[in-house]
Amino acid sequence: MSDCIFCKIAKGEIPSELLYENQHVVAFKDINPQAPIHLLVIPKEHIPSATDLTAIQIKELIPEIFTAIHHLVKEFNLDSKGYRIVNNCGQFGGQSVTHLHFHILGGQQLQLSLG
Ligand code: D5M
Repeated sequence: MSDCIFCKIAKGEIPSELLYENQHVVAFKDINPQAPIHLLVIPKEHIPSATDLTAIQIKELIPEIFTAIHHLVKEFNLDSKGYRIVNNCGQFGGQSVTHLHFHILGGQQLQLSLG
């Protein structure tokens, strides 16, 4: 989608340090970190939210996203003490960027706030 900020990052149209990239997925640091380590993993393809995933994308793309998450967790040494994976979906879920993304948060004790 032409005016989507995450599509622009995925296409390299906005300079951003990509921490992980393959054919389907990229990851980069969140611009407004909520924890010492706050990363975002997104599909290159514009998918507005988790609700919009097709059955094929659930089968083929979500494993790519979790492979990236697994890789980043090890690279940023989050695996020993733990971390949080978050997907905000839609208005009530607090989603502000309408391009599917998964947050990885870690580097400190995170508070329990599930709504
Ligand atoms: O989270 C959307 C997240 O996207 C929010 O934590 C800020 C982040 N964001 C927005 N623009 C950028 C750019 N340009 N680079 C990096 N991070 C960005 P949500 O779950 O939709 O509330």
